[in-house]
Amino acid sequence: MEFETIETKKEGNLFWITLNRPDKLNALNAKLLEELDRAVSQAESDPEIRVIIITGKGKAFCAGADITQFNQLTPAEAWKFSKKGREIMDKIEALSKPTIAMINGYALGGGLELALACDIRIAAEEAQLGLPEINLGIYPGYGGTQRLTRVIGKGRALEMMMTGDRIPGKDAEKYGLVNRVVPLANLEQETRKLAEKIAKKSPISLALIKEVVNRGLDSPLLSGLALESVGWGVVFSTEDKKEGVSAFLEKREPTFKGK
Ligand code: CO8
Repeated sequence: MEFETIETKKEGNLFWITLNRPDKLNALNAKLLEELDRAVSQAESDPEIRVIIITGKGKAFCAGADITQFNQLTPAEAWKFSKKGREIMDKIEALSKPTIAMINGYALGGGLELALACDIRIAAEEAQLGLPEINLGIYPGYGGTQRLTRVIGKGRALEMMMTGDRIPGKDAEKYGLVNRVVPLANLEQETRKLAEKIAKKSPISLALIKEVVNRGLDSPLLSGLALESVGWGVVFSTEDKKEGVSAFLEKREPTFKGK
């Protein structure tokens, strides 16, 4: 078996990664992080894959880092584990392909941080989201202090981090933490519909949108705008641009090839 703690499935242009430690609510241990790292590299390098979806098996998306190992870790090991996890979240955010977190249940601590590293989050109404690290006498270590704050703003992010409270899917939608919530029964169908829609777009445009938005958020406005212009020069020279414009003029659907 290629993976033990995750499952992967290629479905047309979509790549599904399912965290697969349901009896431990898909808690992130070193093995799972290593396998997740390998799976996203595989998806990134496969030209047929256009969209990556990450979800969890059972009643959780992911309940965070595996707490059972915390008291055994030496400070050096803890640093390494934290660094490894953070690097994987950074890698997921930096993928050239769009990523969707399909939040089927608990998304807590490192689990919410994983969802925050994805481009789009769709959650089940029944899901519960939170950063409960404060209750363990620690604080978020896989990017949550930065990414949650950027997504929902400082006040709400600080409240979530300081109380450790879990919020239901509906509130997460209200906060803008997830793009939308749907009943659990419709979650997979809605996610697939969105993923298939995005998968039909030009992969070059999608990659540039990600790059410009992500880099732009870290830059002063004028630098972000300059980056947009530079990327626009690139996108304007692609075959996909010719195809998109021709399809419009010829009143047909475009077929984008990523060239
Ligand atoms: N780690 C390890 N095991 C877990 C975790 C976890 N994060 N969460 C749940 N489990 C296990 C439980 O121990 C239990 O195992 P067992 O059956 O062997 O006792 C099994 O999963 C089922 O869990 P529960 O029985 O607790 O299920 P409930 O439905 O009663 O409760 C909750 C669900 C509310 C989600 C509860 O399990 C819970 O509070 N879990 C912990 C959530 C949490 O605190 N997450 C944050 C972890 S810290 C973190 O993510 C930091 C990221 C940065 C790390 C840096 C590393 C150095």
